[in-house]
Amino acid sequence: MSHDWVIRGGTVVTAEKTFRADVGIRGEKIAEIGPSLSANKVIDASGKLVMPGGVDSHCHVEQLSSTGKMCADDFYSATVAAVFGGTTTIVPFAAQHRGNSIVAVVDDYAKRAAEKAVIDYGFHLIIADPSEHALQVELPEMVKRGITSFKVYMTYELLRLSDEQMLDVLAAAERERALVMVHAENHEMIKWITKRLLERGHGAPKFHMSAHHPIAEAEATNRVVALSRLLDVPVLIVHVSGGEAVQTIRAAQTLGARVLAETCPQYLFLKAGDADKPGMEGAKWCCSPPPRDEASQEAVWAGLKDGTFAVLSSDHAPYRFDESGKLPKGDKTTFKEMANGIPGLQVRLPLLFSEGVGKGRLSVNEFVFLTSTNHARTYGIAEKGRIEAGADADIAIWEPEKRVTLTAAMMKDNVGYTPYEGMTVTGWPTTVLSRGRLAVHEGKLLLERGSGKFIARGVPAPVASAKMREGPAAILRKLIG
Ligand code: DUC
Ligand code: ZN
Ligand code: ZN
Repeated sequence: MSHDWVIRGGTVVTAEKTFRADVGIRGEKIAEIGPSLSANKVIDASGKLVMPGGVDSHCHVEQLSSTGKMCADDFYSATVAAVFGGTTTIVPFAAQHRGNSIVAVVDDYAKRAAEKAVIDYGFHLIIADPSEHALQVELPEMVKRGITSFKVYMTYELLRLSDEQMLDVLAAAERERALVMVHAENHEMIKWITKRLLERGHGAPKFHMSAHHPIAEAEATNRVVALSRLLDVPVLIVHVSGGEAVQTIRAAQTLGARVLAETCPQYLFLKAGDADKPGMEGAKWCCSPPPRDEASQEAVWAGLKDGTFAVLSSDHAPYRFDESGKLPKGDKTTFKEMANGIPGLQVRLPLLFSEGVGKGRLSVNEFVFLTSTNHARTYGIAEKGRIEAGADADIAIWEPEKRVTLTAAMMKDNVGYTPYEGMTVTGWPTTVLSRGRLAVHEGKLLLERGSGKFIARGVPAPVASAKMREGPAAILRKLIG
């Protein structure tokens, strides 16, 4: 039977195996995988790798921060940047701020994304105000709409939840069969250090790294593990940066705790010392948690290899090097006042492919698992992240030997700089398909603004695999239901 497209002669890579085959696409779906397929339109993939398009389950797009700063990327520029780097699905956040109705927030994000996104997307919620109404009325409504994960913060004055509120959110998530994502940093420690740094005139960007101390991350990581174990409810700790946090998570997993973890390229390829630059330049390396030291980089690599980490996301948090983001008070801005975050949607996959697969730290199948397949599974996206008959035809065709030097000029986002400026990577996804549509080819975007679709997600795998074990959480349940 003839297909609409055949990707011919490539090496197909999935999370499990690597094999030579053609991939036949009909409409939006992968229809057949096998030898000598025919179609009207053929993409020659000889010498190339045919992988599932990336799924980036942590990025910030057109999001208003708690202090009123708007991200530099809208749903158009962010999704264009993503697809040029081989990512075909994103799951950014719809951010509730205190006093906001969750339904109104989600409606607003949904409208903006539908007008602009070029690839498919879902949403996580950020819950900053877990009122009775939010948890009892609005969350169930959101889960019905396919928003099945919520992020909560343990730091930031206007976002952070108390431990009691975190337990409320965990209990609500269990009831609704949703997954809780946690930003784990100890707020009081960061606040205490920040105050003293600023009193001593240490406001330069590099002091951000000292304020967001690795022990603040380690303490909060321990605490969230305990909260999750108390109720036996799964959590996914996002953007893990420090070696001690990695150890804590691994130890919790060994004990049987339902604690998953995510890390990001900045914790593999950047270091705290990168922010030690003249003037305000170091702001381009400031994100939270910040990049750490070489020992932490090694711990994160080890955690990717041994399964401590479920996913590698970008945490693309785009802020320009001007008054709209990094420099609200120009060169008088202190690290406390600048927006936290760095861009990474376009470079996430090439960086990990080059330095992970290319340097023998990860297999190419582990790469696919960590950047695509396990994001879809973890967040309940049944149709993405796989090269299999019946899955969406979201495919990235890689030239494994292509060398590319990363520069701000080649980035499709609206940030204006990249913290990876000048780094040369080997391997790039030069042809990308999104739901059977040729998306990027020969350096050109072939997708229409607004043609991406909202993905209503199902039950996240860590939640679906729930089973009540005997132990302290089970005993507590018998008492409080
Ligand atoms: N947390 C994120 O997830 N992204 C950017 C900054 C932050 O604190
Ligand atoms: Zn965060
Ligand atoms: Zn983030």
